[in-house]
Amino acid sequence: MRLVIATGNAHKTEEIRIMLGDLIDEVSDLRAHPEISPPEETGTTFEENAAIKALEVSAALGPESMVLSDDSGLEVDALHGAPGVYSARYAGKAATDVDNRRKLLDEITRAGARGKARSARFRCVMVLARGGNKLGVFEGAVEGIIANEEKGEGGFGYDSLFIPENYCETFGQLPAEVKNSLSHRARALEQVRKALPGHLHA
Ligand code: ITT
Repeated sequence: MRLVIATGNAHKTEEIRIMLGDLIDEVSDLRAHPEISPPEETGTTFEENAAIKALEVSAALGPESMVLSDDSGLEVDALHGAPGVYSARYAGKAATDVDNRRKLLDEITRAGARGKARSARFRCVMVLARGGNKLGVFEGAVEGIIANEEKGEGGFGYDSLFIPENYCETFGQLPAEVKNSLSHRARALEQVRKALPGHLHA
């Protein structure tokens, strides 16, 4: 079974490949399909953007390909849910992960949030599609708090700032196996795993 992830983010693809490896023979993404231009994320919710990505890419690839999208981000309570769906472009359209993390720490400091007031969660919405048709929507979230400073080199995006509930270290410090056992993406993928076999044999 082959699955195309409707993403240009290699970190997402790698995590999904590891977590679905036993079920799927081949996981690729838009880097293998340069003929498909990255969908414009015009939605205002994770679900809208996940649907845009899955439907556009699966329509372009045709009915032979099973497609999964991932729209995800970080919601910080002291910032009223920001950066949310704008997580990838928080510090601007061409922002790097470093720029985004710096802006996040600046904004939290400005908001005066300390200790438990730094509560946050990662959210992930995935849409499974084939031939431009939506087959399912799957969600996952993980609660945590924002660290006072960056810690750890692992992962990507905001990982070095996010301490998951019941842990003392950030996703950037924890082994990848720990992140992949409890992350927002892992929890959405648990649902995908349950749904996939039915669609494969449909
Ligand atoms: P695609 O749209 O091509 O999939 P993207 O990186 O632009 O790639 P999103 O629009 O879903 O994806 O934005 C997700 C952003 O949220 C991502 O760039 C990170 O900044 C953050 N994010 C999502 N999941 C994360 C994770 O597991 N660890 C750290 N940061 C994460």
